[in-house]
Amino acid sequence: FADNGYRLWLKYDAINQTKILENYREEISSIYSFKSSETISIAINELENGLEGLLQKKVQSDPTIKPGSIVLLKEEDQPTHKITVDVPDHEHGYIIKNTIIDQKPVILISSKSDIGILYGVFNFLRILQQELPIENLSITEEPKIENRILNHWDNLDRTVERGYAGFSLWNWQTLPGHIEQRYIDYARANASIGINGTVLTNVNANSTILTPEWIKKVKALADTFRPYGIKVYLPARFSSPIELGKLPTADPLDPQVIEWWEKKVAEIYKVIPDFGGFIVKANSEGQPGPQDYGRNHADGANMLAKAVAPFNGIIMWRAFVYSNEVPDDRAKQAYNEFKPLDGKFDKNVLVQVKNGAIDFQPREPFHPLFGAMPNTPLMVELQITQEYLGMSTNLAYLATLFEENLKADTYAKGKGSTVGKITAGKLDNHSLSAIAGVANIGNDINWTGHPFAQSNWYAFGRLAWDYELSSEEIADEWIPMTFNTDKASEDSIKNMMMGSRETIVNYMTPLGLHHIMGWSHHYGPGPWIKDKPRADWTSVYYHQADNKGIGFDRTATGSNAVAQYFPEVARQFANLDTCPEEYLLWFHHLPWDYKLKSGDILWDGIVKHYYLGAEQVKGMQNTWNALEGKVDAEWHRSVKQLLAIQYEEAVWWRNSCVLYFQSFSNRPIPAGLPKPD
Ligand code: GCW
Repeated sequence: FADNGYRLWLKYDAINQTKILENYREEISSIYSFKSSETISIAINELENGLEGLLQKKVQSDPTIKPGSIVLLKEEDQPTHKITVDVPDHEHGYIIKNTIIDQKPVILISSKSDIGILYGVFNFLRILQQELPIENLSITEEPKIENRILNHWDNLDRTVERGYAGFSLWNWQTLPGHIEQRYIDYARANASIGINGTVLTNVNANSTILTPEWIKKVKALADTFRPYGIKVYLPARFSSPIELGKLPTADPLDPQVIEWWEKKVAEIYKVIPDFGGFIVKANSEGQPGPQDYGRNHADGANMLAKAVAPFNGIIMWRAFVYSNEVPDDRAKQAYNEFKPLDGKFDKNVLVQVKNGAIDFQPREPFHPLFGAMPNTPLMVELQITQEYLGMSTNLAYLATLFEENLKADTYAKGKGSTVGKITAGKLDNHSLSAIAGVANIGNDINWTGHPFAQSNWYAFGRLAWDYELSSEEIADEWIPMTFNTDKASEDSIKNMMMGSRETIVNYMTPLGLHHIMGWSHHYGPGPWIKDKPRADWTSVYYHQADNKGIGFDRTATGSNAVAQYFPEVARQFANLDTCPEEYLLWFHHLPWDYKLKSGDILWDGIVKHYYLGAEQVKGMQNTWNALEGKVDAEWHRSVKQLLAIQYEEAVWWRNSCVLYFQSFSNRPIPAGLPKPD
């Protein structure tokens, strides 16, 4: 039946390879668990539902172990059953293994914790969904990053900042009394990919969320998510002591302010004992912050950190700061403000840094703060919602973008000092680690607007669990979980996904161009944007096109932002021979006739990228058309329509940018390409 995408990657449609189906039916007989708890019941339920769908037979809980039982075993119960297996030290790690218990061959899922077992169950079901063999399972898994957190930019009126999938899931009006099934399904989907935290509301915060009435609503959600291993976090609006506490100041060093926060925090923990902590956007884009009182980010963060520390809470202090009053290149500002504070933050503070120094562009070099603050746990913030990548009409598989960032090498401690490793705390030995993804979830039936955007929620979770996974491996999981189809069709879906982000780069911002989207909403092209309240809210600031050339000079002859990177990287980006062409105009202002590696002059190269991007969308349309009848009809219809819109948008981007930049380059469209109209 058409579920319109509601079931996400947890569809559990029948296994379609007969041999494999028969084999699974033979190998799997029942479910056995030693102990019960709310989380274990959820795990059993998931297995029962999943297996019924996949195997088309009922596989139920059984009070005895049988050949073919799936055995859920907490490590502490192993001795009772004279069985010893090595489970990972990590509380939420698990193993999945074929073994013998009471002379019976079983599939064992074991962990130190109930949540670990739940994660193991989801992994096991994932194996079946991929139709992989289950005779020689020997899986050991543990998360590489401790706190794997979705950031919802959901407002209290249910609008979602940069959300393109309907309104917020949180129905504040009916909370706390009414728990929508959707909250449970949300928790379940997150648990299936190991997400263990959620910031419920927008970082552009409204302090109302911290009032007693609203804390009750938050508690209801926290109680719902808890058995799925998900903690709730909230944004803290820095000026809350003024707005809610009626204090004259929010100065973080003021004793009354300190006391106000301590009381507020105690009030929250009283009702939500495992509350995760706060995220703070301070002194950025007009938000209040410690600098309003002549204090710095560390003063602000530490004041809150001290309030939550007795309850094991954490503070995620965002480094997304920039100001028009600072006449310097916006790309440099976060580094300049934060690097000097390295070592000044309390132990339970993380600095949350966007993947790049500007703002979630289709492509950006990694943020120079990574590696630059070894004494502070840094966490990367990725954007799952497609603010700058075509919102919900463009098909963009973002795992390739996330992978590019997590694998980017900062050279902070020599080769291999990747952003992923820094985020995991493994480069500088921080036990506190976290990663954030700005959610793309709303109350659309299919959760994410564009059906393919589900893959980005999935990919974020998987990479948060294991930042070393490749985008291709993740596609190999997600596709068979989502589509019930044959191998050849899976391959063409994969091809389409793997190239999709580069396609968008080609028709939006090729060769290192950036932030030339429509003003404020960021939808569609707007390279001509100028005369706005802030220079860094215009596009001309970023592309710097004139009659001679184009690009932002961030080398020593320009803003010298490149010097914020470690020398190996700085040299690579600064030198035209070694700067990857993807970042060319990010770091260099070059003449229109500059020679690219292809032999083309820069102008021709830019134009060809724009044309290529639009052609590639056509290619995606062809691939998708050929899949008719091979994938769910409703998905097919919907994606087909969206691809048609995407093609129009790609042409819109291409024509607008080519014609606009041509007014500077004064050069013809390269031979062989049609004229933009
Ligand atoms: O990218 C910008 C967005 C804002 C957002 C801000 C931020 C939540 O356009 O909508 O505000 O970043 O990350 O704080």
